[in-house]
Amino acid sequence: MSDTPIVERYAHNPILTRDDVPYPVATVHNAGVVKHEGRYIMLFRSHLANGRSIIGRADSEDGFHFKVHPRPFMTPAEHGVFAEYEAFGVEDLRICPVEDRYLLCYSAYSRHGVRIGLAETRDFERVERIALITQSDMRNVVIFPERIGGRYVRLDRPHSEITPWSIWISYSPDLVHWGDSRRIIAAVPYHWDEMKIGPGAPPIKTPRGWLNIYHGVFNTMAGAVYRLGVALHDLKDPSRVIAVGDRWILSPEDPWEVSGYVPNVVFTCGAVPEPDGSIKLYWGGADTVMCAGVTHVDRLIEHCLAHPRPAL
Ligand code: M1P
Repeated sequence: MSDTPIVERYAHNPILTRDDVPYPVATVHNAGVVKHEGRYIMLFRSHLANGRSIIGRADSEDGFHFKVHPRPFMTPAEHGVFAEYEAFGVEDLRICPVEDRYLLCYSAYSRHGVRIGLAETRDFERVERIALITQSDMRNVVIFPERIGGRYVRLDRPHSEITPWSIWISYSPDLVHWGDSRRIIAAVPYHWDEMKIGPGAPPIKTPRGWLNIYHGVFNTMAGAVYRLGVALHDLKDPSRVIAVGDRWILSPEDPWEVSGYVPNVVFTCGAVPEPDGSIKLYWGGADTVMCAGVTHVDRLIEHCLAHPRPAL
């Protein structure tokens, strides 16, 4: 392996912990991040002391120093169908910039299982819930930033012991009704991601294809290890996987990734592509704190192409 890491960790990780939050929370992790009007906006998950989760907001000028807003950004809905399906908490929100607004995809937990809620915002002040866009059990939905072939496109991951834990693709004419679903990337036996995989950050457009930074899980005698990997999808037909990098790009190493609420976890819900081709990558460490690092579009593409493995 080369000496240069694929992802260079920020020197002052973790960038956000529960001590930075002005209301009582047990954790700060698995945040969606986007650059909006020159500022970085982070929507992070926090466990409350009852074990259920809410979403907070933090803002930053440079993508590394974040200040948390005084009140949570999203808590379980109190009325209507969303209340029924969010009663156990809202988790792992992805911010997907799609055309002229931001689509927020989050896991909605209830006694009925886990579904994906879709909300939208243009300014991160007003948020409107649109629909529950999956039945149970589904997690880890990310929506591509533009319509492809006239339809919205998403990646997701069924969350069931019956289905192999794979990455699927689905299409929609209106963001509410989804179909034409296909399994496109599978976990590979005796690999770092052999137990399950799931979409992480919303896809990043590059001239060579869409970059899909995902998480993969390996089960050990000491429990599961969550790492990050990357795949490259065809620009015009993202169901066609050009290459899946055979090696992980990030593995738990720092003390706050190895030990915490859930040990040995790096889990991403957000990455911000910059104009110079660099990418700020954000991940939850051990389901407890938020961390950041920097990688580059070219480095990720090279990683996929240099040592690919079969997608299925
Ligand atoms: O504890 C590690 C992760 O476990 C789940 O991830 P997945 O959906 O891939 O199984 C989620 O609970 C996630 O939030 C958590 O970080």
